[in-house]
Amino acid sequence: MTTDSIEYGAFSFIDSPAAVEALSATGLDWICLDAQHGRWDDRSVLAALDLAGPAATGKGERARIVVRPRAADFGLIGRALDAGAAGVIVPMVDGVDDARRVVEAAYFPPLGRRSFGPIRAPYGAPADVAAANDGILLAIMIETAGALAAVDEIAALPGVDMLFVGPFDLSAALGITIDELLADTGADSPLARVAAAAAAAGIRFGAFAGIPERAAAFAAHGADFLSITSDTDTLTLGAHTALLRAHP
Ligand code: 3PY
Ligand code: MG
Repeated sequence: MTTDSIEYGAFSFIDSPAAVEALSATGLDWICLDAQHGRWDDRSVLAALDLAGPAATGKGERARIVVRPRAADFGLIGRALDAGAAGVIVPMVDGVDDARRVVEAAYFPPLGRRSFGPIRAPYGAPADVAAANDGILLAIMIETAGALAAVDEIAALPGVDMLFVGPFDLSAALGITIDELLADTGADSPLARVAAAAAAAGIRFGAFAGIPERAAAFAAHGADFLSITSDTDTLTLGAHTALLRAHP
């Protein structure tokens, strides 16, 4: 459900393909399988994409499934896309050279040098390099001082579709709190610089809001691709709500 042109999503930390399938039919626009901090690995990512990715045809409107690989690594980015992920959200990029290597890993020639291995083509993933290149959502995380310093150059790289702010790492790197990061609305504030870089390059600005309450603050800075919950939060909050409803 796209609301006011914002795409809302969830991070998935537990490696449950069935939980992703359930979440993917709730109206969320996207789900990120987190192989950096969550439990996802190659096998479980493939299993989740079987149930809820391009192979899961005929199931109606579904969230797009993207993957956060463990690192900004050539092989890991290619494997996530080979598995059928709609895109990758790449963590801990520390400058324009890192970002350039990420583009090379995510795209087939001529834009990059991803290796051709269409293992999912029979199940709905694009079979040729041009279609695959067209369909990829490549988000570079802005969560280090190096990435912030180079944010304009990163945004301008052909193939980069989105700057995705990781507020926990970014605020730690800048020596401030997340609340201070969000409250700083100055023209040269970190989030204003990310927003301006994305706008100048004509690409998207996304962020890990994490909780619904932080989404509006990011949206006020111009972000329109926001994680607002997680599989663990929906489980625990759902249980808390049920307990309260049973025994107010
Ligand atoms: C961050 O806030 O640093 C993140 O990577 C969110 O997962
Ligand atoms: Mg981070």
